[in-house]
Amino acid sequence: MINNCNVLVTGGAGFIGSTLVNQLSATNQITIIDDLSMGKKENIDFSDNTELIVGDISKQSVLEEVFMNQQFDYIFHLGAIASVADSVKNPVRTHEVNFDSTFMMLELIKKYQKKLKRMIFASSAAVYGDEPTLPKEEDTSCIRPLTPYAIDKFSSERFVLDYYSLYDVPTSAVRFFNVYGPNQNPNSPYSGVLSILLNSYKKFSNDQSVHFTLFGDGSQTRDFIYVEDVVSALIIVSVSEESKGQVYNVGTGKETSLKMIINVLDSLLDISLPIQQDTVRSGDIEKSVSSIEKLKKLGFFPKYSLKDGLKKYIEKDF
Ligand code: UD2
Repeated sequence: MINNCNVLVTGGAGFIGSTLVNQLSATNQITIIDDLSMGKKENIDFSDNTELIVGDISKQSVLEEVFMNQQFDYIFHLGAIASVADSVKNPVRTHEVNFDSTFMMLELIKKYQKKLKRMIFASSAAVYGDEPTLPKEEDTSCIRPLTPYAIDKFSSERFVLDYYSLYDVPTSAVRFFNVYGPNQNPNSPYSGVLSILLNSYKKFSNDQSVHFTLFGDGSQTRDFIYVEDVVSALIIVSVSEESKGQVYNVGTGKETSLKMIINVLDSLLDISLPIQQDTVRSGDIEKSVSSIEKLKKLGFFPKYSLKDGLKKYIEKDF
């Protein structure tokens, strides 16, 4: 649905960004800005129409040079410090990367990008915090950001949407729930739980001694969405007219417990993964699930059930 366009993807070497880039690069000109602090060049299927600028999005000079020299049709701003734990350790640096870059970008768009069709900002379900009412709805649920990461995501979101109402800059924001799939880095204890789990299964099947640490009893639930569905949602939001100035949950609307995921993976891989139970991780929320009614009105339906998504993940990454 996006063809023959000039597209900028910040964080385009990361997990979600590279999946988006690799889908769009077949029929579009893509510029990626990524400092490769978390993303990897190997995630990108390079071709003649894909350019990687290795740079820090929190530096005005880096953004300004790109914005002065090119006119974009679409901008996907996915670059961020993605770890909540890192944001708690380094709130000032997180604010530079996760908030200042967004604010600066909006000003640069206002100044230079007169032909822009849409800027999409990647926010997070973290903005809802620990208020227990479910499912989370974009415009009516309580917003309770509890960490520097969540506060920066929410304040960036507000600026992004206000630039549409105040200055007519075409923007939308999306709140990702728990995204999983190939190229998600499993190496931090705070990496997405599915990447850690799959890595444990891999090691176990290679006869390495391994156990998976389950924080709590596995009854905690999340709304797990396969990365290809996330890319579809990003594209649907970016080309819709009614999504201007709006924020959308990006999830499946289905709640799954960790216990259930482990059962499904055990049976798909025919492995009984050794589990070591630990106490509930501090700051963990018990349950999470999105309402995707708003996104469905734009024509989005998740293509992958959890089982299908896990199967595809295993096919590609096991
Ligand atoms: C997600 C986001 C986080 C923030 C938060 C807001 C990811 C990777 N993290 O955290 O950035 O937006 O939502 O609510 O998308 N677990 C284990 N063992 C492990 C790792 C995790 O049992 O080795 C548990 C963990 O305690 C939690 C669940 O798995 O109960 C999911 O953990 P997660 O870090 O993948 O995602 P979440 O929802 O806590």
